[in-house]
Amino acid sequence: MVARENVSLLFKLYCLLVMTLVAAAYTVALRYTRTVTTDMYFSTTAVCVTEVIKLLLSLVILAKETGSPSRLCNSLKENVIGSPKEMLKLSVPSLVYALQNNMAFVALSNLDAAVYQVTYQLKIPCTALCTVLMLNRSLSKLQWFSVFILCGGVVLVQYSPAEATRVQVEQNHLVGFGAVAVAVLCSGFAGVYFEKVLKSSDTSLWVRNIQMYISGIIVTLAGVFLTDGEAVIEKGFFYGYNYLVCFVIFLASVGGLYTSVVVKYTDNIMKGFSAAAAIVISTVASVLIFGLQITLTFSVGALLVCVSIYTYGLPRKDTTKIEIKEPSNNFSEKLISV
Ligand code: NCC
Repeated sequence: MVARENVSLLFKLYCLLVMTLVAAAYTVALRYTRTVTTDMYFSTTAVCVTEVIKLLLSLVILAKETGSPSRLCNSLKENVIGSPKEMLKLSVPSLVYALQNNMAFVALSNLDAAVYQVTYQLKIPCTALCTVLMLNRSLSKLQWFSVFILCGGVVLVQYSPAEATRVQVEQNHLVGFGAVAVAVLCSGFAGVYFEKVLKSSDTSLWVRNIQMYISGIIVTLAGVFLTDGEAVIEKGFFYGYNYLVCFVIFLASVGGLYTSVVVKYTDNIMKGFSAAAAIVISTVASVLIFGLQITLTFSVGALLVCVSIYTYGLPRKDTTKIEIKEPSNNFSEKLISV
């Protein structure tokens, strides 16, 4: 029993670490592909191809889970063709994620990767707010405090005073920050919506993913033609694709699937906390293995991350005053439960 729990904990840690490392590599590689001046690929097609790859990979995993091709077909008949209502439900996060994934390209075409990563951390409080409002959970004052401390900690950990990279492409910072703001809202809402659908039934994660990626392909394909239609017809769908662009799409696909596994076994707020811990751990590992120099900013940020993880996990009755009262519909009481 204990051995089984250890294996499951190790599996969760493994998924979190892979998710975080993939996310870091993805942001840097994506930024790099958007700073070259020649043969720029269409970012809308990259988002669409990512949905196709995630769908194919999820089908392979579901085939393994069901055990035989005929059971796979039955499951697809039941859950895809025979469940229009469920398909419609999953089209909501797929639409929002499609917007978010496109916004990441807009933001990283206009902002430095480090600036993007730092500002994108606003998704942590946004996710906490969505969790409270949509999943009817409440956070204590201390937990809210921890969420903001975590946000500050991650900003410091990722903040690098190094000079911004010089690029030859036109950049508009206002557009970049606007895209980050939209991505932050989308990440919080879509993540919590998906979690709600996933955890409110016994339907397999891979079935849910397949339902979401099918509408994802339709939505992102519409995005290709609405945004870049004429140019894509003239130059071709895969115009400007090279090994690095394919690598970015590969990372986006793998990262998306790992994200879904992490949300299944933990939740969206924990995803933020754990990713922060993984960033700190991987940097400390780099110090030990490669002799990387740690800055004061990093040390303060890492300390804040550790403190926030500890305070977020403190039992509520140790830290709060309990008051027994009738359940309330009051908005502010729902946000903070003391
Ligand atoms: O922003 P974030 O995730 O919340 O975005 C979630 C990403 O996962 C995909 N997804 C989600 C659920 C699901 N069932 N299947 C999925 O494929 C969504 O399509 C969306 O792309 C994070 O918490 O910081 C994280 O950040 C992203 C990415 O770095 C940012 O969005 C940057 O633009 C990471 N994605 C990748 O590394 C590819 C994600 O792992 C973690």
